[in-house]
Amino acid sequence: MLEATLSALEQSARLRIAGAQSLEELEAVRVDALGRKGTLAQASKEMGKVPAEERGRIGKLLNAVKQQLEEALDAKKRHFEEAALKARLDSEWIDLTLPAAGVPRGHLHPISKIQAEIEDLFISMGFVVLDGPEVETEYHNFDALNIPADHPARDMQDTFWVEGGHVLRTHTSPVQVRGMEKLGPPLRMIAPGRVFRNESVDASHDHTFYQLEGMMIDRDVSVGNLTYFMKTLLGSIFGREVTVRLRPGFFPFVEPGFELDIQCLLCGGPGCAVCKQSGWVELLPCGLVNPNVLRMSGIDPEEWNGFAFGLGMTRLVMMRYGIDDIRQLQSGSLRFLNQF
Ligand code: FA5
Repeated sequence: MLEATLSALEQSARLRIAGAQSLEELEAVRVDALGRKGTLAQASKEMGKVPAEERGRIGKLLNAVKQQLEEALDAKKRHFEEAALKARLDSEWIDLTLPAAGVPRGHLHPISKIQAEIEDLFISMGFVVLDGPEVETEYHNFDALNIPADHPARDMQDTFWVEGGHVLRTHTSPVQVRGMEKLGPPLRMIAPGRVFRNESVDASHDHTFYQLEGMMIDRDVSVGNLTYFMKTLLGSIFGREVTVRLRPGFFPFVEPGFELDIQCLLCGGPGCAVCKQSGWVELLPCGLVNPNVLRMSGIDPEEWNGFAFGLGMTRLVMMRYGIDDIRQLQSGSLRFLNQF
């Protein structure tokens, strides 16, 4: 009698185990069959009614049913756990050979790019790159460049004066003086940097802009040497012939002095806001170093001479990239900068 009950009980539990769809359903089967108040526990209460000679056999049968159901439950449980693990691994699988998702990267400002190109070019021709302070002494910015206090040339550049008689340097030319003082002749140097002028801003004038100074001091330096370096510089930056004109220019620290203008690459000549309708852009004033300047920095002008130039680097960048308003360059606008 009990034997038949056990067999029916086992069969029904096995069917439910096979049909279970989740760990929760499986647990319910386990509680119903093997729990303290489950069907197997109920059946074992019937053991007392089993004749004594049958008890051993039926007892073993009861244990065997219990053990087999436990094994079936464990097997099904493992099946669920393995399926869950596989699903998790499938969903988390990543292909390590795929390239990483793009991280947005910044890039150099167009002025920094051109500056680096010019530095490389001049370094390849034996020049050193020098740096100087942006807050400069009046002596280095003016006096040592042959511009004494009462000289009208001081008015050529509108100056920001700083307390204590210092100035925000109006040009990179004071670095010439520092180069001569520190290194002496022979000297081949360039000095890129930020300069400041107290003047009104328009499409081609900013109050803060970049220049790049150049100076060569040696024996027998000529205007021919100067024009060679100017041509090499422009050829390398523009990678093609650009139309230039050389005209006399006055700067107290050079004699003779020149203005090298470039034909406006924004309008191509007829005139625009950048070239002030003239078709030409002032870019590269230059000349042979005034003997007074050499003398003031302790260099004997009887033995040494040289050339110097002061490239308007911000304007060069405008010409190179076709930028029609200087104010864009320091606007910090990413819409503008992302184009380069
Ligand atoms: C000078 O500053 C001289 N120190 C250059 C020099 C050096 C001459 C060595 C001779 C020998 P100038 O004031 O012209 O020169 O300025 C040089 C260049 O800077 C100009 O040709 C122009 O390209 C640029 N520049 C001048 N003012 C501005 C401005 N407000 N905004 C942008 N660029 C300017």
